[in-house]
Amino acid sequence: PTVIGLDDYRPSDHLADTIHLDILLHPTATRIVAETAFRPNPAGRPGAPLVLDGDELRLCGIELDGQPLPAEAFEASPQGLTVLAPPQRPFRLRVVTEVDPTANTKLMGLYRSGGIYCTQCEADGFRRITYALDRPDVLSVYTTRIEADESEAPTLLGNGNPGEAGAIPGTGRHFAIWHDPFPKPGYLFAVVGGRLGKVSKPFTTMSGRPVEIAVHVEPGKEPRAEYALDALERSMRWDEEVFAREYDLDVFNVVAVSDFNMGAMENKGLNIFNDKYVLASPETATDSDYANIEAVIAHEYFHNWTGNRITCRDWFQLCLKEGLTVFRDQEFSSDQRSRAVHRIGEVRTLRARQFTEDAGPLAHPVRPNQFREINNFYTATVYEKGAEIVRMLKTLLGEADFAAGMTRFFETCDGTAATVEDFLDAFAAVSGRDLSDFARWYVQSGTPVVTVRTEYDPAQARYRIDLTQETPPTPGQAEKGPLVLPVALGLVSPTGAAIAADCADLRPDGVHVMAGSRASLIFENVRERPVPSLFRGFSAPVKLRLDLGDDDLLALLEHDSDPFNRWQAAQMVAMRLLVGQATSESGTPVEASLLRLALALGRVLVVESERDPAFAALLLSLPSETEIAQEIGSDVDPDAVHRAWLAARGTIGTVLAADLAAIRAATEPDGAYSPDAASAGRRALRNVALDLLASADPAFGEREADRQLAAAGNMTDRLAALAVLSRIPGDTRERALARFAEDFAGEPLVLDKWFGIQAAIPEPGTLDRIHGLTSHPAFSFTNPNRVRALVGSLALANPTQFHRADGAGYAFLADIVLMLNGSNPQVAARLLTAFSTWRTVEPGRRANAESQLKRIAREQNLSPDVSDIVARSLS
Ligand code: B3K
Ligand code: ZN
Repeated sequence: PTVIGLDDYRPSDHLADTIHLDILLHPTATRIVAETAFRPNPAGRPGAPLVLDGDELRLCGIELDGQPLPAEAFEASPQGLTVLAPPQRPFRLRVVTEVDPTANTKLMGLYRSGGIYCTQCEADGFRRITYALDRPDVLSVYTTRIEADESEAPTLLGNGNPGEAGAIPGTGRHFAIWHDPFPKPGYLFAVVGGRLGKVSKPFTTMSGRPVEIAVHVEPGKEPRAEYALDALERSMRWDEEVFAREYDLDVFNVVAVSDFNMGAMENKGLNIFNDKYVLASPETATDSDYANIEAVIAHEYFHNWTGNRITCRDWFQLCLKEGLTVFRDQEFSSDQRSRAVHRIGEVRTLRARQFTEDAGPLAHPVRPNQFREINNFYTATVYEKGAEIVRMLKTLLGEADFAAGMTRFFETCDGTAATVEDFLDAFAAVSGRDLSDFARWYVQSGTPVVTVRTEYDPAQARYRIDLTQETPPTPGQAEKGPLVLPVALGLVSPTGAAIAADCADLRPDGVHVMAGSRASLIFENVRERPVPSLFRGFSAPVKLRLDLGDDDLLALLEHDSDPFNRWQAAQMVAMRLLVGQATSESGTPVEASLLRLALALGRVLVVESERDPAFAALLLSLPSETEIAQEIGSDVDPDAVHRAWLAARGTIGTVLAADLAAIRAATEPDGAYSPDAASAGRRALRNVALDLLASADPAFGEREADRQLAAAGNMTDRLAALAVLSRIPGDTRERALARFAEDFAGEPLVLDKWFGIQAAIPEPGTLDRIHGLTSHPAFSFTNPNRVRALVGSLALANPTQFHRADGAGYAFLADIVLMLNGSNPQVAARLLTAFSTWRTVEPGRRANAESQLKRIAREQNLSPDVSDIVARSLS
């Protein structure tokens, strides 16, 4: 595949002002008549040919201004159409194409999912429907007529507002016309046709405009769409209250489909969702499913302004819509739930996914400067690190200037295809600040490491913190410069009291802005040796190297006023001893340290398990095996990491057994299930307690989990119990697994959880079990959710079995990647990224992983998606 560079950008030679589509739905031969009003772009090259994108298209007819276009006037292939000498004035081109939605296994363009016609056009799927200027900076007003058999597709949905609709007498067919007045790029185009049930309600916008909001699902599943509808209503209200953004059409439709490559898609007025992020009932969805639904519904809705009204000039600006929209959905969820708990969750995800990406061969800047396949750049770096940059901007500027900058961005860029520079310019303009140094966050890849040295001088009552930052080299970027880091900090007395921070370089809100490679902060009038609490609330996405001992960290756990750093302190103590244990260079007395940690957690739990159970649950969750491996960084032995992790959990469970039992007794479910954050927090704590108790005493854990499984009135408690049982080999486990499959035989989304739990069992028999499950009647390689549940869980949630010493885990994943390479390259490429840590494992495993990557690389007919990932992974 060819490399596309950010610097290669030039405006389109032509513009497309309006597009009229007539889509005649048919299972295997859908016809699309597209009539586009083109004109030369004043900013383009005069006299240039009209070059339209296509992908696997069949051209059936072409007319220019009502006249058939002679064969010598154009060139066409499935991959494109060029009008060689188009008129130097506005003209209309009518193109007829035919596609087969049933055969479309890539799930890009127009396809069928469970009998429902649907589309996915981002990043470049519109060209799989008709020939088009398929680039985000060509904005058109769309009118779409959809026609279908009324019996097959009673519901017909498009972008924008509904217009004329009705039956076509004597044909059994009907039609609906949709008009979207907002100019948009092709990637936001969508149609849906099918037999769907819906839930809906009226919504009145802040200026008093009535809107009908609706969620469409498989008939019969309507009750399971109520929570998504409620989340949508709350999202719409929140965006009015917090960002003064109002919805702009008469209807807003969400449609759930079961075959979808990612989470959801923000098509204008017609969001299409993976049903996993819509359908919920207490019996089938867990607390985290409910939270994810709320977040994804909000995310896609928020795109209506950040993404749709203001879109991206080119795909290099992807973070402009994605990072910003993730920031907005995180703020929304934090307002709906517990902010501190949500922040910890965000950081755990960032560390597990984005830090891993930054540390490996796929590292790239938040705004990449080149790509071969854009679909491989919908990454944790663009999304989650992109959101962190927006959050830092807010911290740097403060609430007021940040809000003013957002308003200015909305006002100046509305209706345009914008760039990261346009975004930063808005904030520079309202604050009068120069943000050019800050902009380095967008172009420099890698995770900065901040090293801290502290010194206390009791005689002078002076305390000093020295900070240095350094970013390790990443592919294609050997040299790194310093980043602007907002360091939110405070001083804490080891005995609990806060110490006033008397420091000239600290803003009144406790933030030091570090702009260079090093900084020294001097604090005066410090009467006792303090403990520093740094990067409060994770104020910058950095790795922190701190010269604090366990006692100081445990003092932070007990006394810091910042909840994030209380959690972080416990994680650091745990991480230190887990790494020590896993690399068995235990200069540190691991057992003693573990004991101190467990006792400190026990003390803190007394208050926290009452005050904020969700926070207490997080305190009890050790760093994951993935995080431990990342911290070790080289020559990792996943088995040793796993043993260390198991042992630490066992010890904590043993030391805290009485407290954990008390927690379980105090959090017995009472009454009906409610997905609210407080109730979910109690369940989370109760289930973490079960997990730790089972780690300490598997026989007890088996009995208790089995009891919980039998009594559970909701999926959260049921699944937590099943997960605990899944790690205790024996008949009880096998019976529980079999029973679960029977109970939920008709529930694909629940069976995904069942596939996932089994694929994550850290035992040598798991690979065989997974092989067996690939022939389970509920499993299918054509459904991305099924594949991710079974194969993705092995690759991402089962380090010991994916990284098996004999290489069988790697070989299995490589087989699947090669199998899906042709049918669904996006899913194949995404699975393949699991290899990205291959250089950090010990030499034997490393050699096995390399040989599988090379085997993939040797294959003929690799998709651009897979070929790009494998090439970068090996480079
Ligand atoms: N914008 C879509 C992602 C499209 C992915 C294309 N491969 C969902 C989202 O971020 O909201
Ligand atoms: Zn998004």
